Amino acid sequence: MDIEVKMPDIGLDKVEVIEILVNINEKVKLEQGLITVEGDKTSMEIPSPISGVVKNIYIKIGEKITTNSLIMMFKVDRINSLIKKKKENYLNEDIDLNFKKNLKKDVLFHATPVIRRLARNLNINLSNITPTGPKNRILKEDIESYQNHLKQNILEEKNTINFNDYNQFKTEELELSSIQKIIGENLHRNWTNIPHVTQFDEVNITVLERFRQKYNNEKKSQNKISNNITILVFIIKVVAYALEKFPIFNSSFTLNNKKIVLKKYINIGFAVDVNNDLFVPVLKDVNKKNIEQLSSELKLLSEKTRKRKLNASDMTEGCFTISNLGGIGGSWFSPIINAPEVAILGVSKSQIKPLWNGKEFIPSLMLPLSLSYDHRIINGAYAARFITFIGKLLSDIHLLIM
Ligand code: CAO
Repeated sequence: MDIEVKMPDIGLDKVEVIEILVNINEKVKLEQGLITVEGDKTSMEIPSPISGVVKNIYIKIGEKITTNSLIMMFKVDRINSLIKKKKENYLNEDIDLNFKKNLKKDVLFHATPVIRRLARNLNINLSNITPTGPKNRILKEDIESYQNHLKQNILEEKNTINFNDYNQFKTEELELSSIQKIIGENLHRNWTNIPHVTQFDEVNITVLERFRQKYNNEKKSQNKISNNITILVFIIKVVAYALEKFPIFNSSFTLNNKKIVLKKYINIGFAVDVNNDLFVPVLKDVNKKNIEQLSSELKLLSEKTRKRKLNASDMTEGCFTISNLGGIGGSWFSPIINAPEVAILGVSKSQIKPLWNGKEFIPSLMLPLSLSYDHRIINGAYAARFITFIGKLLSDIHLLIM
């Protein structure tokens, strides 16, 4: 049967046809755009009140039309639900389709042809978009924010699905230990409150290592020591010396952060990992002790730590911390300052590397150092001098006695 499609009442006297969106013989779905009309500084897409095939088009682009102007003739096989009710009231086949009564209000949108074309290209239904333009006009930004909203929904959906999958099959929840919780809070506070800078350096410890090996071997052969003196002990001793020469590194902020306190003692903490719990026992008065004393104290404190037998005094009054991961492996890392201290030295595993002496490459044992410091108190040049000084002493340990 043939059905006439007329211009609905859209509340404007006269509008101009600026776009015809369908062709003769085209199959058109219910509410698919038929034409775009413009009037009163806005344009609207006129949707089809019925599904069927376009048999004839009676209007042209540029033509002015009014309510009830005949737009098109449709050929329909069966009356679809939207007009079924209406058909019952009309016995003739020339059905006057007054869209405004039949269509949902939001099918008529205010949007320029450019916006309509954009929406069509993106396969976006304008009825889903909230207009923010003047006179409820849909703007390009509205389409963009709708697209972002869609993307966000898709992402959230994906995350939820993945998380549930993993949760069910691939993960298990573990309680943090009370130490982990405390350490975690401290690390977070220090990381967020202190402006960290990390200075890296690589130090030639070939001579020191030769001396250390020789010393350990001799002592062992005389049965004088049961444990090696490790490279860490030398580093601790050297750092204590450097703290005396660079006193700002041995300071803390006052509580109101307006002054700094220079400490007249040198206590050095060293990080120890015990089954994922991190402890920092403190060696006291390092500058007043020799390498052997420091070595045995370090062993005692390490043992105490591993047995979780440290008391509060073993872990307080530190001035500076050393975190040595070299016994484990890995290369560079950036340590987090242990407030109220103002710096920390990270030590990584030493490695043999070729070092150019001006004539040839010499195999040299290089120790990676990472010095993180509080940039509010320590400037870069001072820090570079500090780490260079440490490097010099570790390269030539004789300087310690000068
Ligand atoms: N490069 C190369 N070798 C290193 C090294 C380095 N940076 N540091 C240590 N070594 C060597 C030692 O000299 C020793 O060699 P010898 O057997 O020839 O003497 C060997 O590695 C084992 O040393 P060690 O680790 O047993 O002893 P240490 O004095 O170096 O360290 C302690 C003691 C308690 C700090 C250490 O055992 C430890 O727990 N390290 C972990 C530190 C840590 O967890 N840090 C975490 C920081 S933040 O999460």
